[in-house]
Amino acid sequence: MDIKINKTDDSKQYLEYNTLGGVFDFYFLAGPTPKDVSSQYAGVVGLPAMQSYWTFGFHNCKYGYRDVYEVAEVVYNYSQAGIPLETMWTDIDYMDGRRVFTLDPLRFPTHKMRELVSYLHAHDQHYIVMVDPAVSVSNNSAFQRGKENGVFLQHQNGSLYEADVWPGLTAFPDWFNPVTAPWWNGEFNIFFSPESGVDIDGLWIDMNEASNFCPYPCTDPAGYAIENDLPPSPPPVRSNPRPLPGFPSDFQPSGSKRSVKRASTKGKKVGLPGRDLINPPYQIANAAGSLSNKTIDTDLIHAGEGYAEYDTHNLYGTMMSSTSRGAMLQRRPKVRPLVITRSTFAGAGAHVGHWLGDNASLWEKYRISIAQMLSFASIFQIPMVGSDVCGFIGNTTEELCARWATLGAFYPFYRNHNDIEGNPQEFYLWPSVAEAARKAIDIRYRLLDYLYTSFHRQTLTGEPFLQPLFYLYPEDPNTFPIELQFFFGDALLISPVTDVNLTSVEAYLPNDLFYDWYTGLPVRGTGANVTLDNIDKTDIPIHIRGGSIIPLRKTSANTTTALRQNGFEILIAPGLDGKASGSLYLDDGESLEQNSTAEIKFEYENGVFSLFGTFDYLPAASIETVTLLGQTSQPHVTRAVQDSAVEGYEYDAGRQSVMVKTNIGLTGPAQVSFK
Ligand code: MIG
Repeated sequence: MDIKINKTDDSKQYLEYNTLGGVFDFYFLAGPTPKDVSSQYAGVVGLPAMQSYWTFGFHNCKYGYRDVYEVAEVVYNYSQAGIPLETMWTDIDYMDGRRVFTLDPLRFPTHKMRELVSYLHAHDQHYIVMVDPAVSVSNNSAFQRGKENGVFLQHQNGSLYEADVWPGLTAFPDWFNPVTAPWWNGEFNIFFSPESGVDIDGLWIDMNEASNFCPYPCTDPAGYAIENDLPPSPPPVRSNPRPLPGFPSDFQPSGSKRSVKRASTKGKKVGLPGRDLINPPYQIANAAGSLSNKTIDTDLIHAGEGYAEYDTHNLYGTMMSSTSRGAMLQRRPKVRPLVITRSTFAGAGAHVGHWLGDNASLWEKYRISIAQMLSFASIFQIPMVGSDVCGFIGNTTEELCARWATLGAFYPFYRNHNDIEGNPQEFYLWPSVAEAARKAIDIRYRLLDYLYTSFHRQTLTGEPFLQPLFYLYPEDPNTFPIELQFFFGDALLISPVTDVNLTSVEAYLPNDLFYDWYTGLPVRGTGANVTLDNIDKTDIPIHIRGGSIIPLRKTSANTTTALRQNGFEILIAPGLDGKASGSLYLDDGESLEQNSTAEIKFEYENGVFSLFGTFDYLPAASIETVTLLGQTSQPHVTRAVQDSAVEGYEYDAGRQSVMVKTNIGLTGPAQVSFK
């Protein structure tokens, strides 16, 4: 489909759809506000899936880790650098000849992979690997079982459809076929078995557009694999080059010894007769060239109802994602599965999250990541989203990576990922990047319950928690074109430095009251740009919107598990009317069905802070401080309605704030009075 937005010669705006097939359903979303349109869209495509608390921790990945030792070493290095690493990832490198559902026996042997995962789990860390849809046809039991079950796409003459992806000659599961999901589940149960396989905590899906390296018509896919060195040869085998204190002996240098059956009948939903499913008369502006180039052939007919790939191409990736969510769920039926996919379709957010694919390590891509993230999170209802932090293709720079470490801390999905060709870019590799990451993760983790609460709200109502400025200030036309600043939740305005060699940013502040995150001091926005300067490359400007109450953890932690034990600080930022409000959602952090939750509302009005709501989930922590911003003089009296919960207070003239020390258990309503 080509969508054209343009003006006629007499300047009339039009929107034109040029499509090769299919039937349109048009929905008109009446708003009236932009935020309403987002929620209404969720009403059409489905509300996004809630994610587990740990998934909002920091993730590290790279394409090209040569063996399990290198993966372990990265985990170790993060810990030595004091940078919290919540989840380690491994790309296709772990596979034997890049075949899904296999482990390279020399570089990523099963018992060492199991030791690595046990090590991570024992340290409250997590592990994720990649799975691609295409299955190697050679020497692969997953393929044999799939073939016996008839799960793969076939040509119209009934022969197996073969093409080339990483392992060379591959077949492609047909997600329309009802036998495919049970087979896929079975492969997950074997390969990702907690008892004998790689016990992953989340899943990464790639190449599911579906990608195919062999150009159409790909008449000799076996020859193509040979000519193009698929699979590429792996790096030389080595024993662990260095000791990794705390890791099992296996990770220490001295310990290093050791005719296709079709299972479902085909329907006949092939569309109008006589269509050319390969070269239709209208050619869309397809970057890959002809319709079937670099993907699976569009004249393949799917099992089940018998739809043509021509009509369902855009569903391949999203069907793989949903099927994979199902596979993750049947392994661990009680917890929310994290699935991060490259290909998506409308409604994918109800099942999975998304990373924004292969960006480059360029400032331009750092900047555009904001608009891309907002599209997915605020409009498409796929809020678990982020770009490859520090950039994927090419070599990043220290300055770009430092800035990106701070910007990525405000992506819902926060992952450093890098191409096999690129110089390594783990955060600990440069002092300034390490420093930026430590500071940014500290802020992100202190805000993690605020993020979790806001994200949870979107899963219930579709109200986007990440927002362009015009979502919160729709009456202010100056906000319409702004794409380098955004709101993280309703309360925090993020204004990153946007280019090389800069230590300042022109940030738009709407006509409203804000507070500087770092100094606590009020900043009166006037609907104009202000210059924020002296922004060190390890910092990112943050403003609190007046009228907000933010639940924070008093201190950050090395893992999200430890973070959940830390006490809360409630930060009150009164608005122009002197009032403020906020909320806190608490649950066990991972169960699909929650036995008990807490939905707590915060209000500040007439000098009194109150909290009320439902308190069925009891967190490990209590409210240790309540801080009120914007106080030019010490409040006359500070006392609690529940006196026992207040242990004193301090006025800070420099920050114009008063901090009340409290011991408010989150077990029921409470109040603190500031007058
Ligand atoms: O042909 O798995 O977007 O994140 O590192 C490239 C290797 C295949 C593309 C993904 C990228 C991943 C890479 N993959």
